[in-house]
Amino acid sequence: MPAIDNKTRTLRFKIVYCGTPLSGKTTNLRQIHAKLDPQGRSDLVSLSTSQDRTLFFDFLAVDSRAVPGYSTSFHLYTVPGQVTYNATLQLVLRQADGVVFVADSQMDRQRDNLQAFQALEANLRIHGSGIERLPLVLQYNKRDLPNLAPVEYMEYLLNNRPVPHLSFEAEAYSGRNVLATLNAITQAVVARFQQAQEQQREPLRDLVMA
Ligand SMILES: Nc1nc2c(ncn2[C@@H]2O[C@H](COP(=O)(O)OP(=O)(O)O)[C@@H](O)[C@H]2O)c(=O)[nH]1
Ligand SMILES: [Mg+2]
Repeated sequence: MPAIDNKTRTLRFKIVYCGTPLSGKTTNLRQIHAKLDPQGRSDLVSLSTSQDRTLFFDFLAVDSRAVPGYSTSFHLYTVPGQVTYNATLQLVLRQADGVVFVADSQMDRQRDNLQAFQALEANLRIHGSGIERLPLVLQYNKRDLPNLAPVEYMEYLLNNRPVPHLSFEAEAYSGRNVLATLNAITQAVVARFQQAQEQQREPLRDLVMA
């Protein structure tokens, strides 16, 4: 559920970028931050732990018609990827409305991708929001490098399920498909919220009884 600010009539959705260390999460956020209109976004904030940083910022959606009467904003987070940092991961994942899993496409990083993905699944289970229910988009990053794992292999490794998640090949360093990934997750998150609203709407009761 997004945070709702009734004073400013704003819905704020939380999106977390996860993945193995050095897969390109921070690069995604920096690219997005640099591309957005400074008027609609906050500063990039960095919280340091002893070994890695949690980064976050939020921004107002360009198209604010997603939910009638409300403007929509998104809070983007990255997390440190180390398995030893599970406590931080859990904290950041709390009340996430959607997740982008950034995978490193280099062949020798596939085991790390899988480990990070399994850690994510385990953490989401703790939150009671199974990975099946939370909107999730996969990004196969660093496609510009040599020694790449084929996309089919990465799909098999990370996205082998009856209804696969959307996935994007990307080069976060140059910006390729960074905004496409972001658009996909923001759309999925808003669609999920709209669905939940529809389900909650009570059917009209008969007003007149014979
Ligand atoms: N060649 C290449 N390098 C990338 C790409 N994306 C990120 N990097 C580099 O990978 C390293 C780790 O990126 P970073 O965003 O800090 O990873 P994080 O640990 O997931 O936050 C940095 O040196 C980035 O410049 C990419 O698409 N291609
Ligand atoms: Mg980082």
